[in-house]
Amino acid sequence: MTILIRGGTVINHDHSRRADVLIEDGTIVAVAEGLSAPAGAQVIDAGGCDILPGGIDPHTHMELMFMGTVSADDFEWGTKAALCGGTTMIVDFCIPAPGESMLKAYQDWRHKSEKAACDYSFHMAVTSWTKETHDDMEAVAKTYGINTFKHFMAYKGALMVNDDELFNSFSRCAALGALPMVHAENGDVVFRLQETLMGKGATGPENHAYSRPPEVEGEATNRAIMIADMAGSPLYVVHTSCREAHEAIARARAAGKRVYGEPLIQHLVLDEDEYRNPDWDYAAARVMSPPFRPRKHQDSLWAGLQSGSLQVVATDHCSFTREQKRLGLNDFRMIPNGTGGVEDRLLVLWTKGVNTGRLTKEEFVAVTSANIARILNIYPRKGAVAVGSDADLVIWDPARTKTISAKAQTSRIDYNVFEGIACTGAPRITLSGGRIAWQDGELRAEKGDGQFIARPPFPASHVANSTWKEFSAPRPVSRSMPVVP
Ligand code: DUC
Ligand code: ZN
Ligand code: ZN
Ligand code: ZN
Repeated sequence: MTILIRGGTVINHDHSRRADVLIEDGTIVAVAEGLSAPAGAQVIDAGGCDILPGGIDPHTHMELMFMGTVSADDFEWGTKAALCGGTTMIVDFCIPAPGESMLKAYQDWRHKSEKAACDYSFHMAVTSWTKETHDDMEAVAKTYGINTFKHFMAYKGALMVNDDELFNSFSRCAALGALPMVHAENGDVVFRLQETLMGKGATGPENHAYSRPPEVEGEATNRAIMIADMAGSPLYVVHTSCREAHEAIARARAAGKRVYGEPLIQHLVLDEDEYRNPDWDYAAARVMSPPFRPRKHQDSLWAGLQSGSLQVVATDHCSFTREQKRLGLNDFRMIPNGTGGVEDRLLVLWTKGVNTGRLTKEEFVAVTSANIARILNIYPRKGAVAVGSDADLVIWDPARTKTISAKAQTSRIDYNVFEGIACTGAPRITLSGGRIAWQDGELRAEKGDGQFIARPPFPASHVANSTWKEFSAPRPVSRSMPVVP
């Protein structure tokens, strides 16, 4: 199948130019001005539009068994929602249940994801440290095509790992050429604050935020950075939500450490006041970890994206219906943590970022696609409008308007945390694997159209991180010993 996209402006992370794009059998084969259409090609007029590499969401949880229920968007509907919003690839997390092997988790996720309508890849969670974990990580990195390992520093008694486990696992990542990731919140302190609040009869959803203040995230982020440095590994901090965490990352980068930070679109535009809404369902719908923050933190996150101290924007898409959220009606600790966003990320970021002048179009492409592909080792197959890249593209109309509304969404949940945000700038067409997946409100991609994208380990130079190296190769000291009578 051959498609020629004519008359648009190609936006890459490093440059933009007027160019036509020729696609053959799922791959971009030419990017140049004035291309002529081969016989039989479908021609798409992209006049007035930008041509962007498809969005990559590096952080989703489709059909995740979590907090006593299962997240409502499965791989079929979560990826269809993604395509409607211009995202052509997601990266989800394989999370082994307690005592379960990584191999089993991988097989379960491969099975669940057969329904995916767009391309997808996985991270693997390390939820305990045993000899089996140590051994399995090699197969995960080298055979399964998963070069990223996620660690939860929160969810005490469930997924949380301690510093010993972090150090072991980060060291193993360094040896394998893998990138460790952290959910950085101090789970012990969160647990204590939750107990204290509940003890005072504070059961409402706003207490979710009060039990997870920015300090618990700042402390854990800083700790993970220091542990990664001592283990000689780089580090990727998921859902960086506050100034304290951003500052720890910026400080580390200024000291030469390879540390990456991932704000979510939710934290960039929604604030803690959402939890004080008198409607319980409204507030509970917004419960996620880390929680939405007081407004001043948003300025810090935007500044990080602008300056490059934060590199990517994700969603942590983990959707639960109103009914599911009611599991925590009498106890905020039982409200399933998670919000949606995979369908809305690009539109909201364009409106609040590009249209306000905070981000250039090229920076938008960097943080929604190219930087993610580079950090996850799939660039330039993904993340670029370039010859040889997969034809995952968005024909983006910067003048198209859309007001976000749950009524019109593809996601299976019955609300939207961005409800009512009026966006200017939206997809006209999403192409996935060289086919039109979505056009002008009509979803064409089907269940199962997506493919698993393996991500090999990184070259050794990527993990040569450490200021600790000078300590890890001890130099012998010649010393005269005191004579003890
Ligand atoms: N945070 C959420 O809000 N949901 C899923 C997991 C997480 O860390
Ligand atoms: Zn199967
Ligand atoms: Zn998390
Ligand atoms: Zn997550």
